[in-house]
Amino acid sequence: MRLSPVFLLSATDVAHFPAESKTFGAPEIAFLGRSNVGKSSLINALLGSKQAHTSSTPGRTRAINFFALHEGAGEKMKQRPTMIFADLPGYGYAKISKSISAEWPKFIEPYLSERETLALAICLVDTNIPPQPSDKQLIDYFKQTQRPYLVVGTKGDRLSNNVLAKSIATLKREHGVDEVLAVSAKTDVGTKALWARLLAVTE
Ligand SMILES: Nc1nc2c(ncn2[C@@H]2O[C@H](COP(=O)(O)OP(=O)(O)OP(=O)(O)O)[C@@H](O)[C@H]2O)c(=O)[nH]1
Ligand SMILES: [Mg+2]
Repeated sequence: MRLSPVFLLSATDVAHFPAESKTFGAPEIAFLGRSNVGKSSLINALLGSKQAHTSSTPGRTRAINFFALHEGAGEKMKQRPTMIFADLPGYGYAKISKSISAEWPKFIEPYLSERETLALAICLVDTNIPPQPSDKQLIDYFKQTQRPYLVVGTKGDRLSNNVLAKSIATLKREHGVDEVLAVSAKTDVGTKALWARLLAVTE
């Protein structure tokens, strides 16, 4: 699947979120997770190009960056995008606070609760570390709000198949979910399966 991405804007306030007049109400996919989990890298892997800024320094993304994804180019880019990607700032890296809400920018909660076009939240969890309380908090939030979400396990390339399978099983059990889709932005493992899930919500 190749969609042409167009960077829309970088929002640090509810008032800046792209209006429906700009997105034609296209379904939006949000990428959420702790700082450094690999949100921006996964977006780039899915798009096959370097759209989102990545960094080895946690906390690189400080705003919600919106990208419109179009089939085709030229005039077609002025029409309704197939979907929108929203790259969100990470939470929970600093040891200052254990609560997501205390350290997460104030515009994230309104985004998650009010964004009508949000079709699917991708909750990224790192397969290289044990299940994190802050991730559980976010996943619990989605269970409560009944917003559609999918848990994706990142950086699978760093683990052997055996260890990865064990990590996925632990993440599923601890987060109380039926599925954790293993991906790697480095090797592209899992990105095809993820695309299928993204396209399914936009049909
Ligand atoms: N080995 C490996 N490294 C990865 C993978 N995905 C991301 N990384 C590395 O992890 C670091 C963080 O990646 P980002 O994509 O910037 O993480 P982020 O979640 O967007 O981080 P913030 O914007 O700070 O919240 C970078 O050094 C990436 O190269 C992966 O699939 N495999
Ligand atoms: Mg980022």
